[in-house]
Amino acid sequence: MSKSINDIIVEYNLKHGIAEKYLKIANIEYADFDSNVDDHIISFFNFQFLQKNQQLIALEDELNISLFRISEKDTVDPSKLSKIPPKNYYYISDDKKVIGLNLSGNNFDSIEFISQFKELEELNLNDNKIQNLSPLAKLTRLKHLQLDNNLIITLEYLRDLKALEFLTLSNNKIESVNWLTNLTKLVSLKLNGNKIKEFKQLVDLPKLLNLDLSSNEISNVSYVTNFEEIAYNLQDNKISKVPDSFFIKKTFINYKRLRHSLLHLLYVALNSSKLDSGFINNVLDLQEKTDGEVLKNTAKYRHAYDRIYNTYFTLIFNSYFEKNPIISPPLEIILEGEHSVFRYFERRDTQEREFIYDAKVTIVGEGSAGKTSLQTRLLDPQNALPKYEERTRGIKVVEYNFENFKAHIWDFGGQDVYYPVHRFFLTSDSVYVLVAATRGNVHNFEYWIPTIYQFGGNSPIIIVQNCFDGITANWNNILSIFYSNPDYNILKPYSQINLPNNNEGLEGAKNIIEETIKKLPLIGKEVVKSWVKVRDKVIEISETSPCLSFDQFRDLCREIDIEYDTNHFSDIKEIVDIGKFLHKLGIILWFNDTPLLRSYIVIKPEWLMNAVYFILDEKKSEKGFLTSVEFDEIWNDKSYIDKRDFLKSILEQFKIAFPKKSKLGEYIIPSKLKSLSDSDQWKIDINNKCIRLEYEFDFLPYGLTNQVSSDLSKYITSDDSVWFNAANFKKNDSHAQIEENRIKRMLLIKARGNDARDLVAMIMKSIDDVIDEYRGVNLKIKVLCNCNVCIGLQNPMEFDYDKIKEWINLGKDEKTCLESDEKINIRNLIYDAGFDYISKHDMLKILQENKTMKNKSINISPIINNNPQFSQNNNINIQQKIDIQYSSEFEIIKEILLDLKDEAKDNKLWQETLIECLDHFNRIEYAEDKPSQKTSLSIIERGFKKLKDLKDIVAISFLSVDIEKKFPDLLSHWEAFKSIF
Ligand SMILES: Nc1nc2c(ncn2[C@@H]2O[C@H](COP(=O)(O)OP(=O)(O)OP(=O)(O)O)[C@@H](O)[C@H]2O)c(=O)[nH]1
Ligand SMILES: [Mg+2]
Repeated sequence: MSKSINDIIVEYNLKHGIAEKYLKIANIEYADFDSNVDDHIISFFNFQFLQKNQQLIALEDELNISLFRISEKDTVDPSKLSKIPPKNYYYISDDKKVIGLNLSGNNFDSIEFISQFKELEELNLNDNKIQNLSPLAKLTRLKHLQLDNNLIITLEYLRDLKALEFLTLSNNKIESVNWLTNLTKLVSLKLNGNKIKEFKQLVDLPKLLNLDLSSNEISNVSYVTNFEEIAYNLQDNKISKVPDSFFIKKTFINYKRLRHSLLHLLYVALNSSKLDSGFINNVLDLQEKTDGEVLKNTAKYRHAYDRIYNTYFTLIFNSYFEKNPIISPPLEIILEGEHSVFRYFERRDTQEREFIYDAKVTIVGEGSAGKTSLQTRLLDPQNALPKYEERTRGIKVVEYNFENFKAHIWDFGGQDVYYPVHRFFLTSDSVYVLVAATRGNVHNFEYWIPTIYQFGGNSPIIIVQNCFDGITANWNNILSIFYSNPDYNILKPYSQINLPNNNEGLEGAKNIIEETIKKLPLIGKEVVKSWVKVRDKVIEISETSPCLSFDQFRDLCREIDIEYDTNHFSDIKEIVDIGKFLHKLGIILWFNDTPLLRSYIVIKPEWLMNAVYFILDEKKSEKGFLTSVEFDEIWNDKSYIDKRDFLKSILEQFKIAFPKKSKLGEYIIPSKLKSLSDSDQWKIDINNKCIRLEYEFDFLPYGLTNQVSSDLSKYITSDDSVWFNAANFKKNDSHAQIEENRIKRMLLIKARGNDARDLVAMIMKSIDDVIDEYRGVNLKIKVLCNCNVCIGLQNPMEFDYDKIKEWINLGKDEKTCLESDEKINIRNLIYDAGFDYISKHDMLKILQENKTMKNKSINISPIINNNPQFSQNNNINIQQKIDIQYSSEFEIIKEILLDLKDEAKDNKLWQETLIECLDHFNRIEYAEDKPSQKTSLSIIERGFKKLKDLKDIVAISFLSVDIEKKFPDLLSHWEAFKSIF
């Protein structure tokens, strides 16, 4: 079936950005746009009906290209839709002059031909190989000029193009912007991806609204004072100091205006059930006119408003400065929000400052690799090496001073019983020293390097080969696969040491470690003096009181005020600020985000780590559980006595242990249990049909099953149905077994019973939650066939879950099982296995059912962001700045849902639905770094499905969400979303 051109235009608009009038065509009633219009669309609209003139035909011949033309009566085959926008096209004025040309993507290196088109107002030469711009020098009518992705070095020939309003020069080789100073009509200028160091000359361009300088070599921006007038994009440069002028309110108010729609939505959502639509509209109007004041001044929503505003604050900060080595104000402080920054200014302006030269060095590696030997000789080359029996228990932290730096060396015990806790104590912003011995060649790089990356992020890794008894080994081959992975920040080459042989290699290793410390981002951070005093005090008393209650910590800060006759810590927020800061520096541990743990501050981190370690390497734990008396025996140091409950909460929170069902006060430690025995393993039984799912990992997080067992401990069938690598769960009369296979990096889920599906869904969610804490885990899910033949097979037909989704979207319902030749209903197969996948057809149905529901709309508008955004009437929006991560939008939706939940106190069912809905949205956030993760789309779908039950939600907006990039699949649902309007 052919679509009319109008349909296609509408569709295209919906797909690629929205302009109000186009939406009107589609009869869309509710739309909200700080519009974001693809320039191709505009061109397409203006010029689609025109005929080519001679000059253009000649140009086509000369360049061997074809220019786009379409007439009003044309119908277009939908399958050709992807060809829109056309590659090359033109515009002609009423008097038949060529005023617009798009010649992008032709690999032109010379553009001599262009000088004949003197009337040109718009020209797109993106994606060519142009270096010489001299043919443009006389095209003084040009208003729009695009030259992205070429080889331009100098802008000299643009200097007289004074009519230019929109100029894009992304990804060239430009170093100087001097030539642009005369272009006083410029409204939007893109210079990202060049080699610019300075742009003083541009800040005073009188009409400029958008200036994109991301990915250049800018380090100083102190001369910029008009952040509120121009939407700068300075991401990915070398800026270390954000000028104070950035933080003035006005900068953020612009943003607020743009975001008013979300505030509207919040307001509307909260009031929808009680107010009539006329009233809502009035409120919205008012809201807009007063910059959000209405909402802000409604006491009830004040808190939500503040939270949203703070979210915006960090978002807009990121939209200007993300990916810069910011140290002033400290990034930690900026990300806490506006008030935190102002408190910082206050402190900075009234107090003396000092620099912090604290660094963290983490030594890791297998047991007996020589970690402690290296540590001790770093401190003093004359120190004796540890005796063989002196294995490090838990962790030892020593201070290592050189020049004016103070490094805290964390020497970890390497035995594998300690693996489960690495995820809590390996942190980012540390130097990692990975020691591996040649003896026995037990380096276990496959574990250590990805693990360091997962928790230490981009922290540098120094590999030290301990040449036991002088034996050296060539590890270049083994390491090459890690070297070539850009995620891993491994310094090359690895060092070699042979300490018993006159400290051979020690000096070299020491140098590398010191040089790396000096380059750590936290080094040299400026803080106020009172904070340094708190740090010193904390270190001083940490030996005697390693763990303080929050109140004690507060008193400690206030004592400093008294001692120096100052008043820095009277506000509790100041104390929270410094608590968070010291935690980030690794000087204290404060789990401020977890309500159960918040009331204690551990000022000596190894105190807590050792408490946890002692549990893991204690003989008594080997039976897999500990009694309350045993806990007391292990934690018998006087510093532990009154903190045992807190420590047990930590064990639970960290998913290391969980309380027994049968005995009060006893805890199971799944990582210490035996492996699943053959007799306890569920057998495949043809008479006892079960759901089977298989997770396949590229990297299996250590102790995944143990963590899932702890997480779902209340569903564990009985205290003896949990093992080191497996667990049995029960819900009502349904049962499930999970079993992990380390060697094959797999996890198998089996379930049977009426609620089997729910049970599996719960397990999958828990797995997702655990994995979310690790960086970059890729997995595949296989759904095992449940046909009459396969249910009896150990190795049945396997269906890839992602593939099934693809098939369903193509409208297929069935696939043939290769074992039985039976037709399998793939929808039922995955539904039974606990998935909630909704195909686009189903989605359409759901949404259509809701179409009649009053006041309800879902509006998703993906943005294509590579083009300058100018709309038909040439109003530039600062919208360009808002390449917001969708999580922030969800954050706001969550606010709405949370609020609704509170209001729904009396209606249990509704409240439960809301909680579930919230949960779906909660999980979307985590998927952010992992677009490949299978969950994102299906979670969104589940979220929507739930939303449909919530009659009081009237509008959910994903405006500004770069959905297309984040969720490529979502567009396949476009029809469905569109139809709701
Ligand atoms: N023969 C020989 N022994 C060494 C060498 N380097 C270290 N050792 C000894 O090997 C043993 C283990 O070294 P450690 O430094 O304690 O190892 P570790 O990595 O700290 O071990 P854990 O604390 O158990 O994780 C100690 O007895 C060291 O004295 C070496 O080059 N040759
Ligand atoms: Mg050691």
